[in-house]
This record gives sequence, structure tokens and C-alpha cells, in this order.
Amino acid sequence: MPLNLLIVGPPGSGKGTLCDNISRDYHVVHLSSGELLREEVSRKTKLGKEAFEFMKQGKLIPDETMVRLMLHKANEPGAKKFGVLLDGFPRTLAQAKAITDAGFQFDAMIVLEVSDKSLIERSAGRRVDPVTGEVYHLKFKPPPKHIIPRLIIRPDDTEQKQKFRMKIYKDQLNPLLEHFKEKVITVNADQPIPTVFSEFQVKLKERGLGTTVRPASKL
Ligand code: G5P
Ligand code: MG
Repeated sequence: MPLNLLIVGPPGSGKGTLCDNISRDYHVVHLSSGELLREEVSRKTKLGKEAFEFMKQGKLIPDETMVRLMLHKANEPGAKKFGVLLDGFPRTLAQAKAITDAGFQFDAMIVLEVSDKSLIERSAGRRVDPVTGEVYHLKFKPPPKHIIPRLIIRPDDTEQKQKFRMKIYKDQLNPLLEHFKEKVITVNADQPIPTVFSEFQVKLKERGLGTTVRPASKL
């Protein structure tokens, strides 16, 4: 059976970074709600134009739009076959209920825990490479020197917007945890990147999950 995981965490907690490591080693499809929206924005689609109005303020996109987008992607053949990491979705109780109602099956909900102080520092130092999509941090994951001039700062990475996004996350979290309480695995993400990945692997194994990793060559 393919591995299907939900990855939940405050803004800048390292969801995307952890998912890059998981998809590399477990060969599952990574679907980041934020990345999918940013693609729509850059393609200037109708959805992208609507979403941008919310995203630039750090507000959540309406539940119905997110559910339609994410369930559509999660039902594509590749995601069905190899398993999927839903990064940043669900993030409201309504989205969680929609997953349940749609009969979407998953193995665990990974919840990343990080202090507020670290979240501010991570958001402030985050830089994105527009060429490769790679996410760096000036201190925690330094970019190669020659690409520094082309790196961009996400528009929602100002301290004010980051604090606003952190508040929204806190407001939504408890109902989400309650709804999926049997599936929750918490990971201390206030550590160096490789340590977070190791803790994730240990905890997944403790649940008897992710033990049948396919070699990439067999994909
Ligand atoms: P996003 O794009 O999902 P957020 O706010 O949930 O945005 P974000 O900001 O993408 O999450 P992340 O993916 O959790 O953060 O973190 P990351 O980018 O991997 O890492 C952050 C920084 O810390 C990086 O510089 C990285 O190098 C460093 N780092 C990572 N891991 C570690 C670690 O373990 N240790 C250390 N020391 N450093 C680390 O959503 C954007 C917007 O889209 C809309 C909303 O408007 C949202 O604001 N949206 C939705 N709206 C409604 N419903 C949904 N489900 C929505 N999903 C998205
Ligand atoms: Mg992300």
C-alpha cells in the first residue's frame, strides 16, 4: 500500500523542507497547497488572480476552492499509485471534514512543532530560487554564493504577515487535531533539518509505517 500523509505545521515550520526529504527517500508525490497556488498565481489563471488577493495579506483561501484543488490533485493517477504528501492541507476543520467526507484515506497526520521565535527567524531568512524552486535559509540552509543575487523573498515573509499567519494557524489547529486525533504524529521541528527528518523516520517506524520503501529505480 502506498504511504499517504498529511503534513501540518505553522508557517515556516519546515513542511516543504521535510516533504522534499520524504519524497526523495520514500518516493511519494509531494503536493504543497501553497506551491500549487503560487503556480496558479504565476500562470495568471482565474484561480491564481483570486488566490493572490488572499495570499498577499497572509489570509486563507476559501475552503471550497482549496478542497476542490487539493482533492483533484490527490486523485490523479501518480498520487494514487505512489502515495501522496499533502503539505499545508487541510488547515481548517471544514477542509478536514471535506477529506473525511470524500473518503480520502491516509496513514498519519504529521504535526510539526516549532517555537514562535524560530518561526520568525525562519521566515526572515528564507530565500527561494526562482530557477529551481529550491528553498534556502541564509543561516540554516545557506545557498551557493553564485545564485544569491537571483534569490527572491516571498511577499508573505514580512515579520508582520508572518505573525498574522502564525495567529491564523493557532486559531485553526485544535479542531484539526481533535478531528484526526488517532492519526496525529507530532515531530519536534525546532531542530536542525537532518535531525527533524530522523525524528520523523523513527516515529513513522514506531507506527509500523513507511517500512516498504520502493527503490527509485523501480518507479
Ligand atoms: P504555504 O505556502 O503553505 P505556510 O505559511 O503554511 O505557507 P510555509 O511558509 O511554506 O508555510 P513551510 O513550508 O512550513 O513554510 O517551511 P519551509 O519553507 O520548508 O521552511 C521555512 C524556512 O526554514 C526555510 O528557509 C528553510 O530552509 C528553513 N527550515 C526548514 N526546515 C527547517 C528545520 O528543520 N530546521 C531549521 N533550522 N530550519 C529549517 O501557504 C501560503 C499561503 O497560501 C494559502 C494561504 O494564503 C497561505 O498563507 N494557502 C491556503 N489557504 C487556505 N487553505 C489552505 N489549505 C491553504 N494552503 C495554502
Ligand atoms: Mg511551504
